[in-house]
Amino acid sequence: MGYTLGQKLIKSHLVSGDMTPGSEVALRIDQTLTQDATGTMAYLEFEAMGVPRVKTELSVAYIDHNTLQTGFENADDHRFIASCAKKHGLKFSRPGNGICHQVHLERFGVPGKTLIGSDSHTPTGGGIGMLAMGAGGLDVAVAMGGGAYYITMPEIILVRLSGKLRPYVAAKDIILEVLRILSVKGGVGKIIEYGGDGVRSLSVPERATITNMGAELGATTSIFPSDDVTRAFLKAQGRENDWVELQPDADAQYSRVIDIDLNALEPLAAMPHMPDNVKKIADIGPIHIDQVCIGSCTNSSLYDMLKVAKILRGKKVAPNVSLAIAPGSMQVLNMLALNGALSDMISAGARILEAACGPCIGMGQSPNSKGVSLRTFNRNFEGRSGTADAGIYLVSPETAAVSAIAGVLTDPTTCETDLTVDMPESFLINDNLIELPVPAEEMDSVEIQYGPNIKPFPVTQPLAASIEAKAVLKVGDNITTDHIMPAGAKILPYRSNIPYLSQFCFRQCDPDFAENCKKEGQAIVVGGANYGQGSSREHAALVPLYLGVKAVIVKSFARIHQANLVNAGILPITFDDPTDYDKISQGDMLCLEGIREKLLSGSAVTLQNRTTGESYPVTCNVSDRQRDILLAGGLLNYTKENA
Ligand code: MIC
Ligand code: SF4
Repeated sequence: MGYTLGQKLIKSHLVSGDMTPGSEVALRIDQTLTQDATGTMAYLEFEAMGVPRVKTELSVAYIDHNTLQTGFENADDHRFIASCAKKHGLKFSRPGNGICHQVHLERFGVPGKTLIGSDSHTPTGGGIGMLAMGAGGLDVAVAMGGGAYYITMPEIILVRLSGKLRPYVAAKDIILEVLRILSVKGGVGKIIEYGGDGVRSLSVPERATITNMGAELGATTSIFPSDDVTRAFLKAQGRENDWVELQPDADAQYSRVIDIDLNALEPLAAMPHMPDNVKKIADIGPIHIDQVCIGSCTNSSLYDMLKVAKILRGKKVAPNVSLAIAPGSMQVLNMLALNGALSDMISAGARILEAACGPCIGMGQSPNSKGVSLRTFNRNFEGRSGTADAGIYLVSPETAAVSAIAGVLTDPTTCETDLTVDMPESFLINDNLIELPVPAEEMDSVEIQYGPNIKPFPVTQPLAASIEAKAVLKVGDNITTDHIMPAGAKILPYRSNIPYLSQFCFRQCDPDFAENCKKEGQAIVVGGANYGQGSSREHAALVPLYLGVKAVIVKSFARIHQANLVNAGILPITFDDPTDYDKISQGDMLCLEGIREKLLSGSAVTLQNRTTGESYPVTCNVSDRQRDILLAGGLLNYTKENA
């Protein structure tokens, strides 16, 4: 039997394990990336591991999230990361150079290589045939130190594309259609591969939009083949030598095939407050809008921006709309400036932002209260924009630009402007903002520069014999890491200060959560299905760890968050019978009697409810390696013990 693309890349990087879906495999990692909001923690962890130099083929540290610099904290973090990069042999992408995923695709990604990044949208690299995955900072630190990255061997779903998109229907509409079909939990434990004759008609930026937003399916990653289109893109980036062809075997087997006819696709939007709440724009109708934001790692390529500029040329943004545009990289912004497209945007009334994540992570541009904002981003979770009662709709750049002029949500296929955009034969290459590590002989003398806001990693302890604690919080399905550990301009500057961050933990669900945890000393959190979906931020595990959370008991977990809990030494536990969830109330006293011994011996685990007298069968569904990490009290302890 032949292999799919994902299986080929896993096989060529397999360190150990068996490639049967559901078993744990260890992968050799060729490249890593970090961004600043997760990077400070990752480098503190790397420092704690005591490895002098990164051992990957390439590791890049990007600054793209925390660029507002409303106080000294962000700038101190940038300086800290820059010094770590110099000392440990990484490339450093300075603020202003762009969003990590966009820049990595342009300058560093290589088909056929593995990449892990401390950001959930790292699968953007799948657009050029990389096996690219999001991971917690500690997993990235381990990979930088030459360690393997562990995943559960995924099943493979094929999305077979046929035909060609009609004008004004976009790659964003393809991934929104996949989200409509599969939902935000439909990709958990799966790799989504794209194939069929429709692939040929999609440019690299369009493919990258699709693989980027595969994160919203909960997928391990998404991959496109590497073909002539990929080659032309790399050639235009001056990197043709990095190209290799990658195709699945003709007799590859998939666990499911989803067919999408591109000709029949219509413009779509994900309505508030979930990326899978997808409807046709024509069915939603011309709702009033207050804001339009174009950019983010999903839709900030030159290709997207040139289309937007064509739509805006000679027009004016509607009086009721604030239009913000953040190009994805210095390369994109520079090329827009050189060819006049930037001028078309400015003349139409767009507010041009720096090449960074910006409004996508609530760093500015929060909508007005009860505002409706159309965004080309990937997440519309409640409150993520910084305005608790705003309604965010995720749309394509075409829909965003056409609607910004109309002042209401508008189906862009009604537009007549010719939107043909050709990919340039050569991109403007200027790596001025990428700092190289210092020469090897100078590395040891580089001093790491800490600022006063950079606090140490929280202390973890080996797993106790038994756990008895209150269900301090009970939450429902699809809880995101934005619920657990919110981001945004007011909180993000404290990503390297876990004690300070802790007061914001779960604030949206229960403003007293942190206080209650402190009162109790230790705590258990109870949740529904797909708990911890969304970002890769390990802060959603480190902060609960700091607050004394010992176990999280839910119907099911999102992949990266489950791994982050294990790495922090918090027990991830699932109900054997999901209806037992209904029998627990917030405030019940729960007990995992003899849990250490049971994990060691592999015997069945029971959760006792001391308040009601009931007990429920539960499972700590972890690999043997993860069990040992939990026993040791987290991955740092485990790594030190096994060094
Ligand atoms: C996000 O889009 O939620 C983020 C901010 O990029 C996160 C990383 C973080 O929280 O720093 C992600 O997607 O992993
Ligand atoms: Fe940045 Fe938004 Fe992309 Fe996260 S999703 S990396 S915040 S642009």
